[in-house]
Amino acid sequence: MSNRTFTMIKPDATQKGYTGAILDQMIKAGFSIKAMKWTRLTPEQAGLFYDIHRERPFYQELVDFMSSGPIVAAVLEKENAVADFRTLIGATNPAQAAEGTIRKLFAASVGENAVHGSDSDENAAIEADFFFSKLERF
Ligand code: 3AN
Repeated sequence: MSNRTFTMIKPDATQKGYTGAILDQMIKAGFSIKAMKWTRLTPEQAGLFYDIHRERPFYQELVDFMSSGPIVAAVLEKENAVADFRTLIGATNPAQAAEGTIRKLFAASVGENAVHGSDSDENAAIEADFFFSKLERF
């Protein structure tokens, strides 16, 4: 799955009306959409998705935030997708994100940082499987 990554547009961004503008940035950067859904995570689902961060001090805050409103989940395709998408979204903390990156443009804080992007091919596959069946990917 090295040409695919997984993303979520997070509740801060969907609730501020940034969904269309963020998708536009992704498409203009050369990513094509292979699967997409608008949904809302329960606290249990958000907790499972971020299970890897269970021991981190911000885990509960992250779970509360990610279940606080709708999200857009998507699988994106492009050569070198995981690394190129991380470059496109910018640093986790928007204050440190490079000019022109999605987090620089749309994120408010390290917790409410507008978008998620997988950090490895392995996690991209796991995260895509969390949201999408094979029948939902084209
Ligand atoms: P990234 O999303 O850039 O891979 P990670 O994996 O370090 O960043 O963190 C996962 C998510 O946890 C981030 N997207 C962010 O929403 C949240 N997070 C990370 N650090 C903090 C923090 N210090 N306080 C609150 N939330 C955080």
